[in-house]
Amino acid sequence: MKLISIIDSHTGGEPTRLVTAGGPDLGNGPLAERLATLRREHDRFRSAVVCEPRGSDVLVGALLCEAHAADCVAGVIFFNNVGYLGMCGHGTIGLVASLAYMGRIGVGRHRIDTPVGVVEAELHADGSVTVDNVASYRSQQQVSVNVPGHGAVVGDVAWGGNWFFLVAEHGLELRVDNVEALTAFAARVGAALAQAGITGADGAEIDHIELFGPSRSGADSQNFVLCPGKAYDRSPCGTGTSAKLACLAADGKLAEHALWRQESVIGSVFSASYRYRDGQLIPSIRGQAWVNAQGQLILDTSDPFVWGIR
Ligand code: PYC
Repeated sequence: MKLISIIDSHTGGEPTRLVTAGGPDLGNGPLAERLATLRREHDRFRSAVVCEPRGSDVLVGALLCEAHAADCVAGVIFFNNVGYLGMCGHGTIGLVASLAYMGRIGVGRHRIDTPVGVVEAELHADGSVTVDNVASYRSQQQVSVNVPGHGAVVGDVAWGGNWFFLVAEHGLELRVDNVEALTAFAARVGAALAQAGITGADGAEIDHIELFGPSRSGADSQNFVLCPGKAYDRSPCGTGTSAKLACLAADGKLAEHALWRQESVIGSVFSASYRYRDGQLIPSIRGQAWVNAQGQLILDTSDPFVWGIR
């Protein structure tokens, strides 16, 4: 019998399960090395924490680690129902809210170590959190891919801590009662990109598909983001909003420091802007998370689904 301590939160509706104790020993090297060890030697820990029957496809896991990079308050490795995430914006906001709930941090700026680099977050007095994400950029503009049953779909390829294909023209309504059609379409786009060999830098798989439409609530835009594992992001997606900022900046449609309000398909909103640092575009994403559960997972090895339904 093994116990894993967790704190659950949601950020704009998107859940994060933070593992605070009971995770595997990954050593104390750089976070990217520890992620490789987790993936190679302890992948069933990931599925035990986030997959059914304890979790669900929509749950994002976050393993709290000692930082390796200097001056960081914590390290974190994000994962989901099918694998691992380089960075996760909503998850970082959830992490900061959970660290505050644990009494480990207060209002102010904090550095957090991740497998794709150090990010900075500010916990504001009103409980909201701003994440200064990793440097983001557009790698390809207006790429056309043939989606069977639909025809040509045109989008940009951009990095915001994960790889995104951003599509403005798709003919679908971004409404929560339309998520089945949106999911099916986005999954077909993802498969078509893989089939056509369209990738991010260094052949990286584009594993997030982001569809845009007009906001009905006065935000600048509404999005629908399909994550790897086929769950859609209930939040406006921190890394997806970062990828969007990179495209807006590249198109000259959003000035440095100007505000961009990105609404999710369920109506939650992130406020975002960017600045240049050493010639690189650094997005800032502000949102709020609420801690909504604390407890322990029980791993009983007599349970045939102790490691989750994989
Ligand atoms: O907020 O960056 C994000 C994110 C990625 C996947 C789910 N949420």
